[in-house]
Amino acid sequence: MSRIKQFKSQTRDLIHRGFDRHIKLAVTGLSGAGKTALITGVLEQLLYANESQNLPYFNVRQHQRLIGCRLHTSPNWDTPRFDYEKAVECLTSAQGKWPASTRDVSEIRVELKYHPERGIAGRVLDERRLTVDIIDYPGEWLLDLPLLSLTYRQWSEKQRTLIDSTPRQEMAEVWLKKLYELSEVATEDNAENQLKIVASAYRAYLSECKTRGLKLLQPGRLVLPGELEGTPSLDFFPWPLKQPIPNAWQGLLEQKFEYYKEHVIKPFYQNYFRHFNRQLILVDVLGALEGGESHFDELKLALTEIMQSFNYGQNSLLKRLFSPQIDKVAFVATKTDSIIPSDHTKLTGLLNALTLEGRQQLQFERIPFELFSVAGVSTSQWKQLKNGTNVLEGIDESGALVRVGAPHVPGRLPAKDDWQQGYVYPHFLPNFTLADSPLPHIRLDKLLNAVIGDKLR
Ligand SMILES: Nc1nc2c(ncn2[C@@H]2O[C@H](COP(=O)(O)OP(=O)(O)O)[C@@H](O)[C@H]2O)c(=O)[nH]1
Ligand SMILES: [Mg+2]
Repeated sequence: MSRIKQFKSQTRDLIHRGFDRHIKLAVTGLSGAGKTALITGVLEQLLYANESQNLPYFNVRQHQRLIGCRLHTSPNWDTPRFDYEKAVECLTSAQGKWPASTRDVSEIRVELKYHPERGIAGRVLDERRLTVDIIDYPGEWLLDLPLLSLTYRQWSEKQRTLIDSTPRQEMAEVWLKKLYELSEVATEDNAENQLKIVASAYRAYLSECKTRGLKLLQPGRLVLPGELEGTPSLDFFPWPLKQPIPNAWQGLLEQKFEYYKEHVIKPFYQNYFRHFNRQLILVDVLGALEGGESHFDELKLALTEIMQSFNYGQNSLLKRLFSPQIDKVAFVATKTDSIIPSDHTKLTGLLNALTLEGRQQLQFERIPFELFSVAGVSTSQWKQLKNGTNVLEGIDESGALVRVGAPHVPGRLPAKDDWQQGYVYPHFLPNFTLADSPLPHIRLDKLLNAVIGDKLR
């Protein structure tokens, strides 16, 4: 290569690199919110973008500036890779199943090549690159943030109030009985072992809570331990009884609580959260409606708690400890394919109401946010019959094609009486083959445009 050519090519590389961008797009939500399905859907849409006719609101594609997308190896070898291929394999298998739910953090890197919009850069260069790291992590982990500002004693007091209320009281009975019995015979020698036994009863209680649809569960890693499963770091519990903690236990419990804060909660914020640029918070609003009033209220509480992690004004603990840099948040109601299109705005309205309290903080910090109703993978066909009736068609558990009438979506937060009738939504199964890629979705193009579109100009 001639000198001058070499120089030109080096300059070009430099300019390229200058314009190359990188974004960490984090996806969270409580277990079952639809993270795995949504990330799979997003990757499908990106990887097949140029073959898709179904991305009208993804500007870079719509304006024919997208050159291509591909999966890329992640430089972060500590974190498991998000198993996109496995998810697609499940969705397109003969017996059509949903991929397994998120239990830990995972990550995947996708690279987009595109032509910039006109402008100075447009004249100098013909292509640029955007690298997007998509990170999937359990929303349950964010429920731990408030623990950072509490002592063991303060945390225990908070838990006591919670446990004193229905329906937790009744579920906590077995654990409390064990706690009481063993605390009566506590000695230094058997403390470690006793704590392990009581902690395991406490975990059983939390998991019972989870099964019954309760969401506000702490510590989060006792519910979804990730890589900490089986380690002694999780052998602790709050002290909810009126009588003092046995001497033999007190020090250990306090130490374990502090250890958890230092070595579990903080590293998550330090190693992951701190680096996120954009955050999607997925919410299964329809599932909560189906669950009934207590589920719905619990979801609202948990969301408000989760959103504390995005309250990082100048003086907040979060800001001081980790200097997070999320500059955009999207709240996303998932599984929108379970209702008819004319009800989608109602769903967004419910999401709005559910997240209102927590969001006030975001407004205060001026972190822009938007609300969406989407389906990561759409499993239904909406039809309007000749007589004007709206129906949804999809595959049921037995594999048969079924047709259901338009499910009822309330136009506002249900009041006491509204809960009497109950809410039911179809649970269709995926029914695709590999030839169906990109798998159908609802509104992922709008979502993508909102969260990465500004980096693709
Ligand atoms: N109809 C429909 N169901 C969905 C969709 N996304 C998730 N689901 C259902 O919700 C369940 C949990 O979803 P998943 O993505 O595993 O949630 P995660 O725990 O947040 O990762 C799935 O097994 C499906 O039954 C969707 O887009 N449409
Ligand atoms: Mg998942």
